Amino acid sequence: MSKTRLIFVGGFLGAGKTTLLYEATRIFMEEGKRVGLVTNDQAPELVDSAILLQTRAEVEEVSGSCFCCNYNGLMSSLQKINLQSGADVIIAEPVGSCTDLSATIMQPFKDLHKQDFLLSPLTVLVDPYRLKEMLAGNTGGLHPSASYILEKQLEESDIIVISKSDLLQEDELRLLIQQVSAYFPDSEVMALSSRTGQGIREWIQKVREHSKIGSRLIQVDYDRYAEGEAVLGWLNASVSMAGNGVDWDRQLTALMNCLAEAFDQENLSVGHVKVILKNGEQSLAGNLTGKSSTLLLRGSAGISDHAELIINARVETLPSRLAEIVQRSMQSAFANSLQYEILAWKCLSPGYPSPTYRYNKVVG
Ligand SMILES: Nc1nc2c(ncn2[C@@H]2O[C@H](COP(=O)(O)OP(=O)(O)OP(=O)(O)O)[C@@H](O)[C@H]2O)c(=O)[nH]1
Ligand SMILES: [Mg+2]
Repeated sequence: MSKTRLIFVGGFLGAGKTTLLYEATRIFMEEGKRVGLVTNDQAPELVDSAILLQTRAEVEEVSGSCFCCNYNGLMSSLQKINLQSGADVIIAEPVGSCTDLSATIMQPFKDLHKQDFLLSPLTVLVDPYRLKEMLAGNTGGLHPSASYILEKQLEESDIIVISKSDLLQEDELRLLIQQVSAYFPDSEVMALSSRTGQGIREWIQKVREHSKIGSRLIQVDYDRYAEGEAVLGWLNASVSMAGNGVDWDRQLTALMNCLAEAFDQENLSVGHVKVILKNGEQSLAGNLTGKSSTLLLRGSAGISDHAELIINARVETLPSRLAEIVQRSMQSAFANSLQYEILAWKCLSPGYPSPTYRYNKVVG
């Protein structure tokens, strides 16, 4: 039996990882491949899992800590997918605030699991605007230690992928690729757009053929890394909603506008606020990756009497403050038009990273 190809797609919060997993899964499935996907988060109730389940691929979740701090949880998810569907390809998305994956995931994997899996190069996605800020020596509104995480993610990558290339002019993109290649000379650099599809097949080709796999280790200051994660308030919630003939698209738009306005008004830096509202088979997803101008809504949840909402918010503030803002926004967006019940509510800031393994040598 041939080995399962395993592809890790890292990168900062909101870089476009899940959207790429979704589109790449479609391409692999068109080729007749069986695909498995692994999502990861500090807490359960994941928007990413709900989105990726729509691909009909096998989806497993490692929630409660990042892959590096729960290596065994990652392994059980991979083994479960292989037992259930015998996947040809598994794509795994680590938490967006996670770094040092070469030492904590890639090396142990090469050392311990090469007989079962064909490990692909470590791909790190980066949003072009965040990247421009970093190259200009700015933090783009992020806390300096959160910005440090973003830089470390790029530094350890085998392949840097500038995401959302549709947002840039061709010459702008060419220049950016040149600048990044000069800044991170050991990584292969390319760009793609999951929105237009441009570059996705080229990326798949690269992960199949590129020979550098977890090719280098980097110095990571864990105190700074921990601070970069700890400045983020993290909220995962699921909410059941009911009313009479509710226009769900209108309700979710109202909620996202309230949230975006509140974060802007309080000048809070948004890592990623993502929501999905499901009405049976219909769904509407909302994303905020910075100021209110980044608000995007995709899909439609139609009109009905019941729906389910999942909210995942990562914002630079205290978890208690984030919880207050989300609660107040739900009140003001929903109070006059529907009843809602909170089914799950987890609010935290990530703890000090403590990896299961941390190799100090590159495994050949
Ligand atoms: N214009 C454009 N937007 C994109 C593209 N890919 C993703 N996005 C948008 O970027 C936002 C974040 O995308 P995700 O795929 O959820 O990002 P992520 O890296 O998985 O985020 P986290 O899981 O929170 O770390 C969403 O609003 C997407 O629609 C793209 O190719 N072009
Ligand atoms: Mg994601």
